[in-house]
Amino acid sequence: SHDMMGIHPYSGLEDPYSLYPHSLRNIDELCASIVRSHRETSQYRVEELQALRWKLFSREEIQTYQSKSVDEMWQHCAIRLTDAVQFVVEFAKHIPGFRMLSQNDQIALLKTGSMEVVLVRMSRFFNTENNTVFFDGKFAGTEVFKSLACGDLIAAVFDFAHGMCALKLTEQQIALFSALVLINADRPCLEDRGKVQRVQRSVELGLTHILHRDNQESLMHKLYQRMAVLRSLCSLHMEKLRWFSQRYPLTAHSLFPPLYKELFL
Ligand code: CLR
Repeated sequence: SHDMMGIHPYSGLEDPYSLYPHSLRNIDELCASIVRSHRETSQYRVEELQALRWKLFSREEIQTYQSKSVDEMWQHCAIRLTDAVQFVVEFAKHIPGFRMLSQNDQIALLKTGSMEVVLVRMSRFFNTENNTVFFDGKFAGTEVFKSLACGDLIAAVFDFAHGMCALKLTEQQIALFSALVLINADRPCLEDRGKVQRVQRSVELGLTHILHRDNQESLMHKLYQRMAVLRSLCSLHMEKLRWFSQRYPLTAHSLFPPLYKELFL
């Protein structure tokens, strides 16, 4: 390996796009491309979502969701989640360094990280005034998800969104934080942990740089705390998914979107 041959690991030799930033200019460029990628894959702009806040589901519409069967509602949500995950995959592809990782490591990072990024992104789609999330074209409270029969997961996810909103992150901070959630060298099943670690360090540097510039260095600690909560939420999601696919194997195996199955099942 390069390290053993005495070549400095940050020399960026393997990477024509300067994967390991050492100058301020490189860090600025890294941040700019992560922010651009976030903007281009975030589906709705914050102002658009702000303008849609008055759109709430009516009592009748909520009734319709609540009278769906467990497997019907799971399938519906799995499709919505998979749409969101697809945008996260697009986002990942444009994080400098991600595409330089092996196919195996890219998939390993997405398997554990894509759901977490969806939950980070959920805070943009969340209205803390009435605890609702933009889902299926309108804002929905927890009661809309009743027929999933996993109230504890839904409550925890809404709680997390509420806590994220309280941090009042800018779009740039959300972008860098999302990238850091995804590029994590501690994930299981990585082939080249060292390479992931170097990309992770560059993203960390980017986030630190942005927080410093915004005079909000104290956020870093809070963001690391949020990452721990994210991990527990995602294992709860996996637990619920295993429960569901045992009870409704047919729906899980033939009606869930292929990407959802590939990443989570
Ligand atoms: C997250 C941000 C994305 C857009 C988006 C799409 C689907 C939404 C998701 C957001 C938030 C979480 C969500 C999901 C659909 C179902 C899911 C509301 C807004 C809830 C929490 C139910 C999860 C059920 C699983 C256990 C199947 O850019």
